[in-house]
Amino acid sequence: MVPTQPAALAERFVDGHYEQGLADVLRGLLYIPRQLSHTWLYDERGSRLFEKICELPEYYVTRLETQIMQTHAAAMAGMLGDELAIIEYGSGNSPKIRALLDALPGLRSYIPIDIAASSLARTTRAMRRDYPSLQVLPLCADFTHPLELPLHAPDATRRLIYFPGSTLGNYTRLEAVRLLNSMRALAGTDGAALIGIDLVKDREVLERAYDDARGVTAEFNLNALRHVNRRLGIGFDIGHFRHRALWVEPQQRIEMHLVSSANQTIRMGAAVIRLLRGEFIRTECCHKYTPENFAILAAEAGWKVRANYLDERRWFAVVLLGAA
Ligand code: AVI
Repeated sequence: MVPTQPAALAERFVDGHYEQGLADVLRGLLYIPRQLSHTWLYDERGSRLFEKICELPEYYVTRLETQIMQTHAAAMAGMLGDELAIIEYGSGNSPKIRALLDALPGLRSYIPIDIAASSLARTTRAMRRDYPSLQVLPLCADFTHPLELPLHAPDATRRLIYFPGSTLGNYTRLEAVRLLNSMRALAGTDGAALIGIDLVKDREVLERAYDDARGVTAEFNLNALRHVNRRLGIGFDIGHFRHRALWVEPQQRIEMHLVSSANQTIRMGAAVIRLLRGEFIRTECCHKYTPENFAILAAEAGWKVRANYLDERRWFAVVLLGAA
């Protein structure tokens, strides 16, 4: 299937992802409920909007996790020791990882992993500048696929996988177990992991965190359609969708939806998708855990909980895992 404008076509085919992207969007839209992979939320504009979300009063996630890291970094360092290489999933440069690095002055190496080369390069520059004695070894990769660490990554050192931000919650239970299992393999028998997870709490607090008063999250969600339009030459009419965030109790997750405000037809090459008024496309799932059910999930991937670090209201947790 080929997009219409030649100039845009050339641009799209250069990155080689056009056919794959189109197949991904079409497959998702043929499901009931219709869905769009959460990865479409993150083009450059989406990433900037997400940074804004992290500063919103309603979105407690980033603030609480930073606070937990700052409060408990010394205790974490005491459990871990600094004969350690830290491998961060999603490149860091945030106050969260810095709190840990500051508490581990003898730390050997830091390996930030990110699929976005530009933000990885930014992180690498900033970390090399601020931690001159630390070996910073960036790895540009998709952490949901098998990883090959940089050649000069020290072998003999214990490995700590750091996966903050409650990003694990954006994966299904099966995907989360698979991801934790691949971390377990990468960390090795004496390795450890620190995972940031968002905890189950009142529906109102959760729904507000994903549907803020300023409408930044709504714009972030709608931007997924703009991204698809731009990359794949599809004609989603943004004005015919509205953002919705819903707590789904049985699955213990927030779902972000784009609800169709009209009967509409979307053409994608030969395929024609008819959306009814009120029908929705699910764009993201954000699973919330209890410390108990997260321990079960981690155990299924070969991990054992060594410590839980929580804020006072028990809204967020940073969990230290060791090999089971
Ligand atoms: C990236 N991820 C952990 C965020 C979350 O809370 O699940 C994404 C997000 N979506 C809407 N607001 C934030």
